[in-house]
Amino acid sequence: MRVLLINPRFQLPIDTRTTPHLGLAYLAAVSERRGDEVRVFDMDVEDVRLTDFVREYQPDIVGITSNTPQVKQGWYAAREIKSVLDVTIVQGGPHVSALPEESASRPEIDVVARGEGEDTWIHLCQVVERAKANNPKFQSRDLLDPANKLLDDVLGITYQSLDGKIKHMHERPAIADLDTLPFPAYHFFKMDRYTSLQPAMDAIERGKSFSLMTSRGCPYRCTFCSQSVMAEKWRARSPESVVKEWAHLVNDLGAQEIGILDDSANIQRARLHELSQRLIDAKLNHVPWILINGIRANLADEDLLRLAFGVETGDEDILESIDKRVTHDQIRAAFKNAKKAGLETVGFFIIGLPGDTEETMEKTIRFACELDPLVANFSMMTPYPGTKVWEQVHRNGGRMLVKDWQDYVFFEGKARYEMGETTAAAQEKKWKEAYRRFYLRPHRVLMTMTRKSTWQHFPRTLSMALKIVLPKKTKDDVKTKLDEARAATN
Ligand code: B12
Ligand code: SF4
Repeated sequence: MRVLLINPRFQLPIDTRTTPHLGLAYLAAVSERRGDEVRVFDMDVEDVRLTDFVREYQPDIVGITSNTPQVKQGWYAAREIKSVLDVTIVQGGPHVSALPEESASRPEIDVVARGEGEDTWIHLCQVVERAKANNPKFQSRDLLDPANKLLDDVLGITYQSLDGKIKHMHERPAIADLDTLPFPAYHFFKMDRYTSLQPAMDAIERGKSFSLMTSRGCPYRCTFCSQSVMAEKWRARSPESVVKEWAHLVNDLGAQEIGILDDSANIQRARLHELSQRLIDAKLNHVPWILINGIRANLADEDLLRLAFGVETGDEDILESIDKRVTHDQIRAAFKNAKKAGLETVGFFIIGLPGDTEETMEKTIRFACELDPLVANFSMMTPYPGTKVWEQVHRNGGRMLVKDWQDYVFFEGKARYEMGETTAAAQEKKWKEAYRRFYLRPHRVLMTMTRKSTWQHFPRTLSMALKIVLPKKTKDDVKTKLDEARAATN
């Protein structure tokens, strides 16, 4: 079977990292293990037209991934493909897992795969392969014909059958033993076209960074978090398997930086300790690694210290209301421990959580200044479909201010919703204040000016600073200068 996996085009309104899609790398790996011919088409880095590629490759099945801001581009890609080839198109990923009917009822999408995708994808490939073998004139719509019963036992999918009914099949159980999965197949990606995970790596010529997941799932259910894909049950890979993949990334693929993408990496501290020790024993600890999503502050002890913590809010009542199950004192202790161990810290804060008022957002800003991490990241609360906040907004008379899925991004200073006292004006005012007040304190300015990385990545630093500090008109005026600076460094 010829398999095609697509990451639809999507660029954030701010400059960001472009990394190979780990979910697709796993799907590519299980397809390869099945004996399929595989291509990955990442629309963020490709320079050929999708339609030309499809005409030439003639895939038997196409898989498209989609998070919320990408979903429309996913549909667009599917329409383009269908315009040149009749082929089965499956859409998966966080957005369609939260709102499967929306995509399933679109004519360009044949099947929606919900949740963790490897087993469902392989099952669908088997179904299509068998159907094609049995019927040389097979068309993608035959899959959706209730009379053919082709999809009757495929768990974890949603589709619209030809009689117009939406079929929502039962959940597929989470993969019990993650060690059974092959390593992500990066050889299907044009690796030289991606940026590194962290700006710090940009300074290294041909710097190579890779992502890795040591566990899947998260037993917590923070109200703002979109947990539509991975099961609540937390499952960990064995340290042996992780170290083996780590060694492969470092020794075979030349990784110079590894980003751990686990939602809850430090659920079992003993396991992380063991993993760290094994990395040292295997002489793999010279490659810097980061926990992209941070760790839970209530699970950070003094020996086990990383970089980033999800703090979210400076108001105790709101902290409780978001089900984070962590206290301010635990957060303070985590930062203190991390600093004591000489680690650089990152704090994630959310502006505009339900119930936030100017007063509580002020507390968040003050708490950020008190903790004083090296990097403070303030994001605008964006209620994603499938989250509890999304339900609250829709049930409690809130109002979404973004109408287009493409605008569901949270690094811009525009409020995404308002509800009660959490007005758009208050959120936007406090978001702007947060960055200014955090970064423009005299000791921070001095620190920024004396850090080597500030000057190594000057255009990027400047671009970020402009977004934070200056009004739009001024930003437009300096944009040209910024582009010149960027061109000069390339
Ligand atoms: C790393 C990461 C990033 C990276 C890289 C994104 C990327 N290309 O993967 C960066 C930093 C760029 C990023 C940015 C954003 N991210 Co992000 N990110 C993640 C993170 C932490 C890990 C993603 C990952 O690799 N997961 C592991 C793999 C194995 O899972 P997966 O990709 O979901 O794929 C599995 C299934 O979804 C499914 N599947 C996926 N696609 C398909 C397709 C088919 C055909 C099938 C059958 C199955 C299938 O099978 C896969 C294997 O099991 C997730 C959280 C998480 N736990 O997933 C958030 C997450 C995906 N991000 C999220 C968000 C909101 C964003 C931003 C919009 C944030 C913003 N700045 O505004 C941007 C969007 C940027 C963009 N260009 O699209 C949300 C998405 C919510 C939603 N409803 O869409 C998540 C779920 C975080 C959360 N818990 O809320 N992100
Ligand atoms: S924010 Fe982190 S801890 Fe909370 S539910 Fe999401 S992944 Fe789990």
